[in-house]
Amino acid sequence: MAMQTKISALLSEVESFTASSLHEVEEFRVKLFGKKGEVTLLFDEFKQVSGEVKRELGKKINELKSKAQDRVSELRQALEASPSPTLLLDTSRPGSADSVGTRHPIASARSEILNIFRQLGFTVAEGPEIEDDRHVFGALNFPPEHPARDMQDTFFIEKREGDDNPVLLRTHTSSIQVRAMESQQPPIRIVCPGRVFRNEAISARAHCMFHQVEGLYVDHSVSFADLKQTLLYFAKELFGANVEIRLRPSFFPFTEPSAEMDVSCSICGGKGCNICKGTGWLEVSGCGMVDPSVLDACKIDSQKYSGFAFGMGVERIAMLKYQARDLRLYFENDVRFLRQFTAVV
Ligand code: 2NM
Repeated sequence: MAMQTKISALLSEVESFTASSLHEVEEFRVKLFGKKGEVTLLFDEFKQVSGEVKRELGKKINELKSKAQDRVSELRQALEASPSPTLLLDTSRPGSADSVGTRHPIASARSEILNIFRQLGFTVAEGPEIEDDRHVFGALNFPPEHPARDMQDTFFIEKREGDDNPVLLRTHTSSIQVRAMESQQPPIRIVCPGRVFRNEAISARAHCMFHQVEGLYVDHSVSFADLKQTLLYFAKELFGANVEIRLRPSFFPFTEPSAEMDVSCSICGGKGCNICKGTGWLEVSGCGMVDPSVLDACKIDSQKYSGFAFGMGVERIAMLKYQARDLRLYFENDVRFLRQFTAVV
């Protein structure tokens, strides 16, 4: 091929050349300027040229050389400035796994509790967080001067002079149960989860908001034995078949008799440890027979019907099941805490 033709062919090749990686640019440079490169060979051939064409040809070869060098450095600069598409699309690179969220331990404990009672035929009922005095205290046999109604314990939203039914934040989910008893006749078998609010200083052991699940069963001849058997079933489902329970006498305005349920410590198996403070028992739930005056206040005939009720703190259950003991961890939503619950459903 005549040198002139070779030069023109290479010139158009240089002008149309593009590269998508630095590697391709380098290959192109070697193809032209390497030891056996096409431009290198042209210069060798040029040495044999003589006569009047030499001048003309020399100009053309030099023009090709500088255009090719410009093209190479131009492409190199462009690729160094932006990441190489081949790197972005490197299908052989190991993938980065998507991170999967975890359920909040309070949500897990709540559904564990509710699912056990669902198995026993309880249905889930919810109600408003902003309530009135009648549903939180009045119908539940709290005397007018009961300390729980005090400003120190209850967040009032509106309390006008002489108002006998002020608006407030519920301090327990019993208000849901009052609403259920007002609106339907027995049999009633419900569990009521929800947030409750108490005016307390925040610490490792207390918060002004926490979660409760309360249960209520009202029917003909419901007995304390029914209550005890229901709570025993619940404890075994939640903490394992080997757990034991005990009921200690207690007091609540809305139940008579009232009791506190303890379960044998799942950490030490009842021998005594720092979780159960050496007693071998953990307090889990308050309970009792619904006071007849509560049934009557909700228009349920206490001569015909009886009922049991119980209540527990979801944070407390979560602490015992998942062993994170500072309450504040459950409210701060620090992902370093929450990510540890990948194994909890
Ligand atoms: C508790 C402990 C004992 C309770 C009572 C009632 C109602 F509405 F039937 F009167 N609801 N929940 C109850 C009884 C709650 O929580 C520690």
